Amino acid sequence: MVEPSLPSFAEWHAEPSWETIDFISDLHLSEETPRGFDAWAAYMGNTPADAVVILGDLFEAWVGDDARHAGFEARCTEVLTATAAVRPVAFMVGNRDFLVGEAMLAACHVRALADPTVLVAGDQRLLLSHGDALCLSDLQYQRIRAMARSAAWQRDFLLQPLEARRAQVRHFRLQSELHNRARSGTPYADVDLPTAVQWMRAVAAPTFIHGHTHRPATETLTPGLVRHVLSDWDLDHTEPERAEVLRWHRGVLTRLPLLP
Ligand SMILES: [Mn+2]
Repeated sequence: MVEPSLPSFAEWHAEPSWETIDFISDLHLSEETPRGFDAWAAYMGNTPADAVVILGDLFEAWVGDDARHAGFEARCTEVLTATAAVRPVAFMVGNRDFLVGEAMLAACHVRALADPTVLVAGDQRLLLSHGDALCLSDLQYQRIRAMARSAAWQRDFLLQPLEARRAQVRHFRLQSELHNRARSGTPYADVDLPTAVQWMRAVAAPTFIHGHTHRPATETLTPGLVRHVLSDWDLDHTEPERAEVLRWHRGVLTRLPLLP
């Protein structure tokens, strides 16, 4: 097997004054998740964190930054803008909302985070990624990802009228649901652990925080290297409801359930 080459790692230095940094991902917000939206809006308004880091798939879908001016996307844009006016907010795209771009983030005063990024907080180095790029065993997904992340595909997609893009995304979603139903019983791909370890060693980060797999866990990969998989949020479709924040406070990471 050919070893995948290492990506380039961005580096981001936390402000020395920050004592608390929150990490969230995989909220999959949409018009169909009113309770999820309300929980997120309340959390964003009330968190005591000095900074909020969103590690992808905040949105179930994002068809282009021009969608931010109306409807559900406008309400989300308001929450991001209001939060970023109080405390720094950083955003890394996921596989659902990878079209969130400079225009959207600049309008909200939210910092764009490259995937992957090393967050330097105090004397710690934390590797941050959404996680989908490391799900190497899902070859079909990796092919689609390579296509959809290409500048040419994105330019062609964004050239279409907004409504045509919405229709196309609905079609994608339906196809992927059918695909998932057909493969029911097959567990979703996990992050490729040897490659994760390789990334962590390459950037001297003993801690890896990612989302995407919807399998929240804290796990020692190899002595001294620990990954924290963020929880997805679901307050609209499943019982029991799920919503959780991973909170870094003065160097210690804790899972914080947001529900009673
Ligand atoms: Mn994802």
